[in-house]
Amino acid sequence: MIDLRSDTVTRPGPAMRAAMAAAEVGDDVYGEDPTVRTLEERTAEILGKEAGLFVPSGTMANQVAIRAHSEPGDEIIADAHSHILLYERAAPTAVSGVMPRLVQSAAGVFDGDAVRALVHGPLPGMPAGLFPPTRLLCLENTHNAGGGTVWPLPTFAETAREARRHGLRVHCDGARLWNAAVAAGVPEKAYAEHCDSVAVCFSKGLGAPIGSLLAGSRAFIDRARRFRGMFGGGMRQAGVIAAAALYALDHHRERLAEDHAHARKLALALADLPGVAIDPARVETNILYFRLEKMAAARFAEACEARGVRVLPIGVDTVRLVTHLDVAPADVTRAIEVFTAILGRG
Ligand code: TLP
Repeated sequence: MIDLRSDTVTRPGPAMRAAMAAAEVGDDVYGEDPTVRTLEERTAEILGKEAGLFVPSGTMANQVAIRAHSEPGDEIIADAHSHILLYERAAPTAVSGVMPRLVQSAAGVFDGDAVRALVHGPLPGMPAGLFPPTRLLCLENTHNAGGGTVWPLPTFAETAREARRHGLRVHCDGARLWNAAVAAGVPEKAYAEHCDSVAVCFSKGLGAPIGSLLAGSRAFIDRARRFRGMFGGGMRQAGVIAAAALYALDHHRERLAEDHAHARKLALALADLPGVAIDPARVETNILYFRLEKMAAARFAEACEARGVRVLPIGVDTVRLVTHLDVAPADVTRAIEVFTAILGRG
């Protein structure tokens, strides 16, 4: 089966499993797991932050960050199609008691004006304290629902700067910041330096089985640790999985460019097929979405599955493909053959 549903589907290979088996471990809730500590220090250093906190999932990294940056009754600003608002089960409201205010953006990227438009200014004649405090801006890079979009670094910096000018903190959902850095040709910290906190995932493009990390200042991470515990995310001998993440950092970052090339190849082939709406120029990293004009996405997915290819029908007529570590060049060729067989030639 060629699984193009997500980059979360990768399985650890023999070398990663060997690293996991050899990991030195301890009880991480006591701060005694040396492999977790190494991972937290190394990742924080890559991101140019003082400290890091290992958590089980990207969702927990984002939600711990939101909780640690805010108090119930605060507002946060996020893109309407951000993972935080679309796929995290209403956690900002249910868990942290914050009210999201939505930016309607193009593919997840927006500028400082969009932030300014949502920040409440003092209004003469209106009672003081009428509005809830707007506390946090959440940015997502790469932007999943936008199509794996990479924020241009100057736009990212300007948007974050504008938020900070209004006293907001800035959090980046960098589940795929690794992909953004490779595609933009800049180090991850070039983005991270504009943020108070950054969440990164090891379990997506980097190919580790489990694990994400929240990075920020020492004081912020100390506070975040409390909420990780509250959310049930304190892990014990987590070095076994931290070792996989360390292996992934060492071996799977540079190769992300291959996944991006595979996604581009798929996009170009799909653009030539009848009844497919896709702009290959907008495929910047390892995620691509296309619209089917003559077939329901679910029916297309079934037809692909029957021919050994898994795709994600993400809307009535929209399909998502994601390339990753376990997709070889021959798999890309095979997937294109399958799509062509189902949709016919243009
Ligand atoms: N995204 C998953 C699904 O939930 C959609 C996927 O297959 O892409 N931030 C971003 C930008 C993400 O894409 C995801 C996962 C997360 C956070 C959450 O990570 P996990 O699944 O580890 O909680």
